[in-house]
Amino acid sequence: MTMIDRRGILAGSAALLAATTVRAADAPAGTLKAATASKGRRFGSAFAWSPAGADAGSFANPAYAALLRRDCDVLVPENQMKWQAIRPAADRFDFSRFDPMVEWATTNGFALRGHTLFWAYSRWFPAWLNNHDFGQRPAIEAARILDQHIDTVTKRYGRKIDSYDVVNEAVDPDTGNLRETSLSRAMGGTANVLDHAFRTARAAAPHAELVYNDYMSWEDGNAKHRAGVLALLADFRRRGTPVDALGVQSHIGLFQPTTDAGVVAKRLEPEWRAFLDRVTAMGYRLVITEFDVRDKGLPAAIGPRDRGVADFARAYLDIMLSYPQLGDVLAWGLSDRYSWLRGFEPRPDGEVTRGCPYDTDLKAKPLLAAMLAALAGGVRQVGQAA
Ligand code: 9MR
Repeated sequence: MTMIDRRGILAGSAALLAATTVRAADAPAGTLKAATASKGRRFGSAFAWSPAGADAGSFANPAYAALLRRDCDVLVPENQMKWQAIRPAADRFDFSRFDPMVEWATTNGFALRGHTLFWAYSRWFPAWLNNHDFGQRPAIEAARILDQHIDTVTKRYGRKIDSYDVVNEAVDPDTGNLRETSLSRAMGGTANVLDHAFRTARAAAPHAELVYNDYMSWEDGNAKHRAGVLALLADFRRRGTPVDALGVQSHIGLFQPTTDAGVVAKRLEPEWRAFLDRVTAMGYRLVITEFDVRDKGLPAAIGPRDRGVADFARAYLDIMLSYPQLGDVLAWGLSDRYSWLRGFEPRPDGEVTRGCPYDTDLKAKPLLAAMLAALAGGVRQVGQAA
């Protein structure tokens, strides 16, 4: 079934949902999912698990759930499908948080992306995997652990998850080389691990789009990271590794003081297009998997800050959406209230970061209007077989 066919089927349930959905106060006309659908794409967001009614970016928080319903076709778990969450030990899985997320998403008519089957970075491995004793035949034991993980997750959710970040962040941004991990040491190199992950995923979930996801971005300082990702993508093609798309995380940002985001964007555009041209020339589709905007370089005052975030995002999304190979567009959360940026990328002046389309009161911001305009104005996605 093509993405467009699936959307047709989803549209019926989405229309039903819309009737019961509370419209976000003072939001500009139109929803992100409607703007995105007008060009044959799906819009989505990360979401979380929490106890019922908790103040969290969770399906179990009615105010946040209303935003998800309003704007999203597709959801992705921010943390609850990671090894750290679902694989507490080599011989044990724990789906107690992710299961209810999948249940809620599917009963409410959302599609799901899976993030991530393998985060290729020891920093985010569960401790047991960093310290695992791979025994006498390490390559076999490592492959067994990886296969068991991918098989267990993909078979448990079947067609409920139609796109996976099979591998996340395998390239070291400082060198462009592949990161080493306990699994790569056991299996004779990172390339073996990554190929193995994609081949296992294709066999276990032949219906799903398989994505290599990374944060090489368009700002200054990312040249080595982009080159490393291009080399990896070329190697995948050379070896026949089944990878369908590059997940462009899109945690874009203005880091140096500026009052004119448009000028910065214009300067960054040519190299970024050159990168995307090379990716798509290799036959990869593109997915925006984790969009948000880091606003450190912008003034604290909310007016100019929100304007800068919106302008920078508009320029970036216009470029991305000019590629017919671009499929899903997902934000890494819809509200500044629950964004990872608050904790991971705090502003030096202590002001709350404003990188999401809705603010800490879940009110629409200029970024939402910029996203709506860019999404509705993009070129139509080319059909894809999935
Ligand atoms: O937003 C996520 C944060 O809550 C987690 O603590 C962190 C570590 O698991 O991961 C964050 O999400 C990352 C994603 O999984 C991969 N790309 C970068 C995201 C932001 O750091």
